[in-house]
Amino acid sequence: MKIGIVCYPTFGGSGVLATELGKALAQKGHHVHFITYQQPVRLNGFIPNIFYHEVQVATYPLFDYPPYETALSSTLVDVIKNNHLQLLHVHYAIPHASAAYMAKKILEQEGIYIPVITTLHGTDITLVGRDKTYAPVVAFSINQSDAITAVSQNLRDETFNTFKIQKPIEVIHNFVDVERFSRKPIDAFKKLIAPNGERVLLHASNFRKVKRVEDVVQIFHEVNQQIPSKLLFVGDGPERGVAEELCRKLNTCDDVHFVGKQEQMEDILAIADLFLLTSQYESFGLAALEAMAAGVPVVSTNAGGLPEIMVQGVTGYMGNIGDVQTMSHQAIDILQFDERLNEFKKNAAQHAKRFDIHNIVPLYEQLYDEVLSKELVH
Ligand code: GMT
Repeated sequence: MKIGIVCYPTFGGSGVLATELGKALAQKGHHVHFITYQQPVRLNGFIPNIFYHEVQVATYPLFDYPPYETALSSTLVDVIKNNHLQLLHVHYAIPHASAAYMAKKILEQEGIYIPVITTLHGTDITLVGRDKTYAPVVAFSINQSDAITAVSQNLRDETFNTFKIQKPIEVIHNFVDVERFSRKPIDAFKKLIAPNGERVLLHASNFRKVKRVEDVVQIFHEVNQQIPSKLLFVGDGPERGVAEELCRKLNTCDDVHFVGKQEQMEDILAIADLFLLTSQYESFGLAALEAMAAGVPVVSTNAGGLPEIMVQGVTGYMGNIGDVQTMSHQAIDILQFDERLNEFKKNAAQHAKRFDIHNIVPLYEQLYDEVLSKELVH
């Protein structure tokens, strides 16, 4: 199959998921064309069957806001036509679903049919998508898609509650390559972070408000008072300053490392004992799943789709949003004794297998086949 994938090329979960999907499809022999404004971060090295097309956004003195969506639609028309793509899979509704719709309509006039699949990832529905500056276009373009998927049951329900959607939404959960994340810790790295055998806690995100990173610092502070620990913050974003400020206030800076955006999550997760995810909302929580695949238990909130991947008291624990006391006790419970920690680690790794790449990617292929066979009927 010749498939076009549109996504955000950054470290965000939707771009990571889309890139991993494209790589997995290419490995299975499909030709995958990524169309985006920058090389996706997880698309490193030469990979057979993968093609990358950069969207060039021409600037002009008149443009205070260069029209990326128009440039994307035009690039899509060009790439679909010249590479004979059979379907387009767009990740994150804004502005990808509406750009895809525009390209589809342009090509229709030339007698070319290109079905569009839209995968909803979270904030495109629950946060920015419902803002009235975007909502009508988001709802319209989702409804115009030939198939719609959501990354969790919770996001599917949120979408139906938020917009008038007239089509079915199929739930296809996020996935992880369990084998890739099953790494042995690099001893020298572990020693560098935790020289005296401290427990290593980890948080990775884009540091947006929705992640409540100050709760991560609070929980770490509570844990560190009882169990000698270190905290690694991976990623960067607008709330990083808030987290740093709180570390200073709590006098815990020496035990907290902000390591910035990192590509080798497998190696970092391999030295971690606990992953913290304190979000106000997570449609799924891919970062938590990657942690579990690496054998790292998770303490998270019970927001959004997190209860769909976590098993309370088995893979970790969930607490209510903002309840740092409960989540601190949960973290201490996991970390206190080696034997208990190892049990949680084993359970997390075991449970992540349900979401293994080999179980989930065929669901997308099946959907592609269904969409293409509908085209033949018409
Ligand atoms: O919130 C992020 O980390 C980024 C965001 C994105 O759109 O790139 O992630 C969303 O999509 C991921 C992949 O489907 C989900 O696993 C995340 O839970 C979701 N984030 C939110 O819903 C806040």
